[in-house]
Amino acid sequence: MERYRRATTSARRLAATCLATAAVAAPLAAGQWTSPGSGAPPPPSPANASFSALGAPPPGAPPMLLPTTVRARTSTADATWQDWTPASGLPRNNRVKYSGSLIADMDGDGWYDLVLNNHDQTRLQVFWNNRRGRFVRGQDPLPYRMDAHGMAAGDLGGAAGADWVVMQGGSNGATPAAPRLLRTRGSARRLVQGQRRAGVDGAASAGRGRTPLLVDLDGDGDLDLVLLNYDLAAGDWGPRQKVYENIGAGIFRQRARTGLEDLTVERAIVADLNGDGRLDIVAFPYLRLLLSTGPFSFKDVTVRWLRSIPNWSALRYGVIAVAEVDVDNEGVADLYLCRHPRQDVLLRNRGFRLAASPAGAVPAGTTSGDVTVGDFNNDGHLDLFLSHASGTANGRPGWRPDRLLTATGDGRFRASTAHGATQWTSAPGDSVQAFDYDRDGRLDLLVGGGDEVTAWRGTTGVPGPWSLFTSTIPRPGAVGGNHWIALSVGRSPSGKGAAGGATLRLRAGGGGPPR
Ligand SMILES: [Ca+2]
Ligand SMILES: [Ca+2]
Ligand SMILES: [Ca+2]
Ligand SMILES: [Ca+2]
Repeated sequence: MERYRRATTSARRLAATCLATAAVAAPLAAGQWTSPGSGAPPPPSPANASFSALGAPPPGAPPMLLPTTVRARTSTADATWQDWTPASGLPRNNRVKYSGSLIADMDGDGWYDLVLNNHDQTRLQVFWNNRRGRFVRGQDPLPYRMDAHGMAAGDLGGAAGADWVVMQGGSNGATPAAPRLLRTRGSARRLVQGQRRAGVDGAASAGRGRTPLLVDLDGDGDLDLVLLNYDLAAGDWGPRQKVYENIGAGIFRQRARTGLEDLTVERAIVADLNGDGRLDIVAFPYLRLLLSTGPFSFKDVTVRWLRSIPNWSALRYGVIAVAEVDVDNEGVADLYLCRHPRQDVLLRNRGFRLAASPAGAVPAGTTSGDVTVGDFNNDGHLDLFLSHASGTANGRPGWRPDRLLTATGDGRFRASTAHGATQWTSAPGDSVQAFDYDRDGRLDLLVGGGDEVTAWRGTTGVPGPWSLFTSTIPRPGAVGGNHWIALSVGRSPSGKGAAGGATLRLRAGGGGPPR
């Protein structure tokens, strides 16, 4: 068991679910490949994205931008959910948590599967999506309990589906542990350990593991690997953070002097901050902004990007979760910071610096432990769902006030707790993750409640449940129902590139400028 730290969830998550990020109505994120086409159609993709759309125009219709008549019909009502947990096949008992689950299509059938992480209380639990609204527990991928921390999924080639990495804690530094790499094998839902063959099983890869990132760091189309650790383990002379190049077929070779090695961070998300097409890194809990400047090369621009914000230095402390959200659909990554017990912050991206958002953009009193992003009401504006980081004061179960922030379209949000995605528990929230598990175009929520540990130095933690909340917003065609579109992002024509972080250009109306 690792030392108690109130964990942030999203770091792991964004990295953790590179296939899922496209599914949370990311701002038109998906397939831009740099490789020339081979002529072979890509395989069916596990990634699908949903966002508000207009439906097909009549044949031969001229190119057009969003017609105001259609916009006027778009419903802006807040999203609603209902508890689907009893029918979902997910376990009902209370456990501690760490960093949420892994959401990825591991068997490549186009439906999201789950790996539930109960920290060190159980083995990692794999649940396969049976495509009829239920999850079915599969064979445990690792036949032992371990100190499981952050997870990340990506396609390292081979069989269709997602491979994934899980970080292990290091028993408070006494026994630094290497990550486990699970690879998909065929369609038989078989996962095999691949860390040894991949070259990340040795002492040099071991640490007090926290967050893995699977991201292409040199633009050659394959996923490279970053392992973020909490402090150096005993006897470990570093580097604390470990960066690996994928030299082909998922074999990794460690790189040096990337600009990441000595960072005092343990969580991170990836996002293209300056719009140059290269993925940058936002790391925390002491906020650091790292721009990609080339293959395996990062530059710390934290001060330059923050210093025009009043009291910017204080913003850097105690960040426990971060999400990328394009508030005004400009195609750039604004950042939402959870800082429980302090007020959450939304930082607007000006392309070369971050700016504070107008007062009141985030409703007063919003202090969260985790955040997930999606267009939950399919109105074309990205919304936020926030995990309440405190349990009940009296220790008795109650409705935990996890909060929905619905975008109003002017850069602001309205808050609600009457959305139906609420756990009845005494436990604090740990994680919330948006994905469309039943592929109906309406974003659902997986919520994890519970502290990170049961007991640590006099602190008693409270275990909590997993909950699956299914979206109940009106379907297209029903009263108040908005349209949506689902996209499949396959491998690149070369078969090497992965879907995560891709950019999608859509043309509406049969032509016209990219939209
Ligand atoms: Ca699947
Ligand atoms: Ca690469
Ligand atoms: Ca919305
Ligand atoms: Ca759904």
